[in-house]
Amino acid sequence: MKILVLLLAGAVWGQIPRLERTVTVDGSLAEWKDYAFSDGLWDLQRLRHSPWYDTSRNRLTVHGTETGIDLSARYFIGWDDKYLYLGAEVQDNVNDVTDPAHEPKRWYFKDAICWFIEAPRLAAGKNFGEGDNAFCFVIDVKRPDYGAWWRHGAPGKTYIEEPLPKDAVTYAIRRGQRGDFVLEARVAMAATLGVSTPAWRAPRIGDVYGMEIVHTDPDGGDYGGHFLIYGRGDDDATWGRFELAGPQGPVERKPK
Ligand SMILES: [Ca+2]
Ligand SMILES: [Ca+2]
Ligand SMILES: [Ca+2]
Repeated sequence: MKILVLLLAGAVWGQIPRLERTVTVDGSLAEWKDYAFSDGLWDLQRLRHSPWYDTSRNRLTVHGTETGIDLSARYFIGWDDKYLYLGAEVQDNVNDVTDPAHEPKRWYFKDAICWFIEAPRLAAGKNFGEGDNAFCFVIDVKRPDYGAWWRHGAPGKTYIEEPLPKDAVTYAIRRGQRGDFVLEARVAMAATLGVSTPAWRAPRIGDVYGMEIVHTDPDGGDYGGHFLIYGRGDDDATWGRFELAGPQGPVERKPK
């Protein structure tokens, strides 16, 4: 398994297109999702056949009689000179943002999506520290102070936990009838990635970032239900390598 992880660590998993469109952060991804990186629908069946699948980490909680899809999602990411654009379209059967032992940093005990980003991606792996960032969004339409969270490292520091600075983030959540929702977010890179490490520079085509997505779905249960995608946890050596690329157009549909 160690060799497999090392091999995976060397490969580029995807190319994140530069967005040349104006994004309005309003809870609809319509204006940019066709121009962003997305590799389709994720659910537990697909995760089960991914190289980073681990039954102790990737699992959902069973709550007796459930109807509907427990969790499936498409994730979208793009970039421009200043921002990372993060989006998700999600089917979830229960919206769950209450946590009996609430602390602001406990996004992982609520419905939340968290993009773990290492920028730049370094050859040497380490546990969560300098250059590592997690941008976490609790799926609470009230958008409390802890609703957009920033776990990050800094030179000589690990696991700094704080809200994303208000002037560095804009996000919107559009809830559906059940637990389903759309999340749309824009995060300023210099105020986040640039604080996490002096090795970060303004983004250019060809830069390589590490990325993992953690999507938590406790649905009223205890800590537990979640997807880990492109990585195996807090060790950034396991995160997928993504290259900042030039713009892409929508998938072409040819006339008959
Ligand atoms: Ca929008
Ligand atoms: Ca669910
Ligand atoms: Ca849920």
